[in-house]
Parts: sequence; C-alpha cells; structure tokens
Amino acid sequence: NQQSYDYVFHLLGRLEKNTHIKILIADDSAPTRKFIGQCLKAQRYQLLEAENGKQALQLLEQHPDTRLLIADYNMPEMDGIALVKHLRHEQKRKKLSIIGLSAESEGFLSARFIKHGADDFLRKPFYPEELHIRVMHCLERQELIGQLYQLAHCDSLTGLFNRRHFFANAPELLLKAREQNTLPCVAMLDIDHFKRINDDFGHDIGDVALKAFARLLKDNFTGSLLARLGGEEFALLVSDQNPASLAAELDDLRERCAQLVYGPTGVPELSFSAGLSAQGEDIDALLKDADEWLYHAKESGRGRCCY
Ligand code: GH3
Ligand code: MG
Ligand code: MG
Ligand code: MG
Repeated sequence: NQQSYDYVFHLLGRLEKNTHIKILIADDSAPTRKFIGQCLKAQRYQLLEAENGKQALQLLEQHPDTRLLIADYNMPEMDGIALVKHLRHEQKRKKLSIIGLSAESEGFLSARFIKHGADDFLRKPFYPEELHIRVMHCLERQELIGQLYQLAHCDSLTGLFNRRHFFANAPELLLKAREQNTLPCVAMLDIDHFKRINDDFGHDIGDVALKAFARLLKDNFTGSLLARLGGEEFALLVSDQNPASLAAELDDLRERCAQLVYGPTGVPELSFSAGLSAQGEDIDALLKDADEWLYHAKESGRGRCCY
C-alpha cells in the first residue's frame, strides 16, 4: 500500500543521504574495524579507518568534512581519550561528533570520554542495532545544532549573517588583525531613500531590493565579515585594508549596484552611502566612527563613501 511505499522511499532517501556522510573509525583492532565497517556500510556511510589516535588526526586533517569519529580507548601512539582531548581542547573542533568505544570494564571510562567532549559511548561488544541508533542520534543532533546555529546567526530575508553574528565574531577578527599587525577597516552601508521604494512599490519589492543588494555585497566581499545589521543597514569588517582603498572598491560597486535589476519597470536605481573607519580600539568604537561618517555621507548628498 501507499504508506509502506512511502516508508521505503523515506528509507532509501536516508540511505542516499548517508553516502555523503564520512565516518572515521579509530581502533587498533582490525576485527573491530571490520565489524563496525560492515555495520556502517550497510547504512551506506563513507568510511575512513585509523589504527591509532595519531593516524586519526592525520585523516581528519585530510578529510575536514568528516562528521563522526568512533574512537576506541586503548590504542597505541595516542589513546581515545587523548584523541578526544586534542580535538576538543587543542583544535577546538566542534562540528565533529564523537563516540567513545571500549571493552574495558572500568566503570567511569564512559564518563571520562564524555567529560572531555565525546557525545556518546559504546561498550564492546555491542549489537549492530545499538551502534546504528547511537550513530544516527549523533548525526541527527549535529544536524539540529547546525540548523539552530543557522537560525541564530543568519538573517532569514537576505541569507547574510545577522547582527548577533557580526558582534560575536568581530572581536576575534580584530584580535587576529592586531596579532598579525594588519589594519582592519569597518564600513557601515545604508541604502539611500529606501523608504521610497517601499512607499511607491510596496514592501515586497523593498524585500526584493534588499535581497539583490545583499547578493551583490556577498559576491564582492567573500573573505570579509559581512552582516545585515538591521533594516537596510549593512556592516563590513575587512581585516587588512585602508579606508581609501575600501572606499574605492565600494565606489566601483556603486556602479554595479545602480545596474541591479530587482523589480517592475520604473523602480529607482539602487544607491547606497557608506561610512568607513579604521579608528577605534574595539568593534563598538569602529562602528560608532563609521556611523558618524555615514551620517556625513548622507548629509553631503548620499551615493558616496566618507571616512
Ligand atoms: P536614507 O537615505 O536617509 O537612508 O533614507 P531611507 O529611506 O533609506 O531611510 P529610513 O530609515 O527613513 O527608512 C528605512 C526604511 O527601511 C524604513 C523601513 O520600513 C524599511 N525597512 C526596514 N526593514 C525592512 C525590510 O526588511 N523590508 C522592507 N521592505 N523594508 C524594510
Ligand atoms: Mg584498542
Ligand atoms: Mg537608508
Ligand atoms: Mg537606515
């Protein structure tokens, strides 16, 4: 019947999805690697194998998109706990799920694994069903966290990062710039007379204009921190560029901005003003200065950069 067909298609869809998921098994026992490998291959996952913690680290470096690590405790060179510690504390690697593994009956091994950053633990021997369900839970939880991160850090209209993301990430970038002796520069961008577009053509067309403008910025500032701060205001943090050179770049962009096709015939050309600053101890000071220059740009006729 239709319901069981749907279920079969649902399962096939999930298996198809699994072919893109890399799982690394780190265990010095070849039979264990083989057993886990067979279980996971049946679910169509892509498998990587390491015989010890050091090899696991090498493989993770070669395959940064690995989603899950299954790590045995007792291994030569580097054991499972040391491996987890290294990944979580030294490398600060968050996007990788980890399941600890051991045949040891030492009761608090599972607690040690989890304390140092593993997501789950499996005691050997185990049934394939238990491996399967723990792997699935880890991956599903990771996906949910990814979705939550996306919701919390991205602006749903334009797909750009949002204000929260900008302020959460700017300090670290500024710190890095200071360590590397580069000159960070901030720009505040604001679309000119945006309210008129809304008033004359409707809010929906205003939204389309915002999306087109955001796309243009995104395509041009891939290596920089770019965010929609709110409304028709955007912020850009470039780690090494002086204001004059960034202003020249924005002036070039202004021409392409005017050519953006975004609504019905008769919509006005999009224009923006910008204020730039390289002066400020922290991100608040930089933005405050850039905002003052933005005000200046508006006052002196719009469609320009001031710094
Ligand atoms: P100025 O050149 O001085 O910046 O003038 P402006 O009209 O661009 O600025 P103002 O601050 O007067 O108006 C901004 C408008 O942006 C008002 C607000 O309704 C609109 N707006 C804010 N967020 C959105 C949005 O998500 N979608 C749409 N369509 N409009 C928005
Ligand atoms: Mg072992
Ligand atoms: Mg505006
Ligand atoms: Mg504004």
